[in-house]
Amino acid sequence: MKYIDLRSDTVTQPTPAMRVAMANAEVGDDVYGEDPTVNHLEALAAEKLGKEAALFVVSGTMGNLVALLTHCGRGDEIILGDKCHTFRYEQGGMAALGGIVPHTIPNQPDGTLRLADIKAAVRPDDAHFPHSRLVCLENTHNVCNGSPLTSAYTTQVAMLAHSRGLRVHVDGARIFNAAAALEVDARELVKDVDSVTFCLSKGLCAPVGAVLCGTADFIAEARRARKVVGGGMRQAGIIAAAGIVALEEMTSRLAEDHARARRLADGLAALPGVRVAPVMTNIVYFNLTQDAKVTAAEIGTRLAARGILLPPRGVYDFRAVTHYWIDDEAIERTLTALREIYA
Ligand code: TLP
Repeated sequence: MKYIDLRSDTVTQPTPAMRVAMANAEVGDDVYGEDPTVNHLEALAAEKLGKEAALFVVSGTMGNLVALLTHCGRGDEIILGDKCHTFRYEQGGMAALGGIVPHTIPNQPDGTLRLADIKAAVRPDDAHFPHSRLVCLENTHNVCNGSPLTSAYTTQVAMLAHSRGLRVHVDGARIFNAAAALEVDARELVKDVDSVTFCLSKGLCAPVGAVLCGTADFIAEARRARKVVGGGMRQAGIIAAAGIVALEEMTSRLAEDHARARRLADGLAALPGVRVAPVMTNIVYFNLTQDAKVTAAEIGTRLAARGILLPPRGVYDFRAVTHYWIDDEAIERTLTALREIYA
């Protein structure tokens, strides 16, 4: 059976063009800097994000960790949102491996951090406190309905942080979704920040990998941090080849995923007892109201029986994510199945 997998955009299989590119990739030992395909991917990524240099890493989690380890020393503090992936879903790697202190402030519903909250969180120079070193933003913001952060907002945060001697890192796992939604170049969204990680293996369909971008000096240090966490890969051109296809062919089609996410949301909103959050990119959060006639668990099980993977994420809550392998028919089949379950 061909599954309709709405659990995440991380489930995306590589495209046929990626499989060909991987089979034919020219490779070398990347720890020696000798893998031409990795070097090509890093140059291309730096160019697309408007940064001097880039570093191919295994995952978004590793890209963020390496960035944090490079920006901060032990006992330094990072200001970040309480709903951001780096705080919630990366096992506290910054603290566990880097001795870095997370200082959380509330994420607003649109994924932003209030400038006043950032200002108040910066520590004064006082021996009681850690040094504040970094502000982290997430774009798009996964848990905050996949909302894109604008270039104007990011610039304001960067100006504030830089005026206090802090740097800014963006977890841009889905930065190209943000660029598509805002109809701007991804470069524009990160032009004033010091570093950005973006993922190749989500909506861009590559099987593995993320890229960290920043200044040449920063990336040289980050290369050391990647090595110490075991991320020095050897003939990594095999997977970098798919990343090149991801950057060249997959970024310009993401608006299609956003349109399908909206279509799914419209269909869901028409079901009784379903509340749908605003949809800005490829992520659709919805939940059952307490008077709904079916439980979330039942919906998950009955959808799975029809080949649709959309397990609930709590007693009432769901997250559906559209991507390259979810076409119009998959959206229609999902809505038809839900209508049947409701009937
Ligand atoms: N997100 C995954 C899960 O970990 C929740 C998903 O299914 O959405 N930053 C953001 C904003 C992310 O959403 C993710 C993955 C990561 C970083 C980590 O990327 P990977 O999985 O490559 O380590």
